[in-house]
Amino acid sequence: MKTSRGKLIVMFGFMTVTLAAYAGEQNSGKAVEKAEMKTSRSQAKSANSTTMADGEVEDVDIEGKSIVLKHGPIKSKTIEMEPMTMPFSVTDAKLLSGVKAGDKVKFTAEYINDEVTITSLKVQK
Ligand SMILES: [Cu+2]
Repeated sequence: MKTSRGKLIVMFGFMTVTLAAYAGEQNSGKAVEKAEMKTSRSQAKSANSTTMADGEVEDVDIEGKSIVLKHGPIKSKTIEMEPMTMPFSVTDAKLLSGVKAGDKVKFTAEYINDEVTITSLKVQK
């Protein structure tokens, strides 16, 4: 009785160790997966910062910090949009200084405070 109980404990102990090792393997696998996700996300982020959408200025309201653009496809961290004409907010009115209707622009936009907001804008010469 005493012996078989001891065996059981040993067996159970062994199983626990095996399970722990297995769980450890699973976790390290997940950690690798997470690390890879992080890498691809940061790559996507750096791609976003250089990929600008095309637009043509329809209207500018510097005081209202808004601009109406006929824009091409937008793909950023928070926005994915088909081409259309629509108003945008801007993070800073300075982005609109010297910008006028008819200008061709390149811009980046993100969804900020429930508004599609232009975060950078360059007039194309
Ligand atoms: Cu749009």
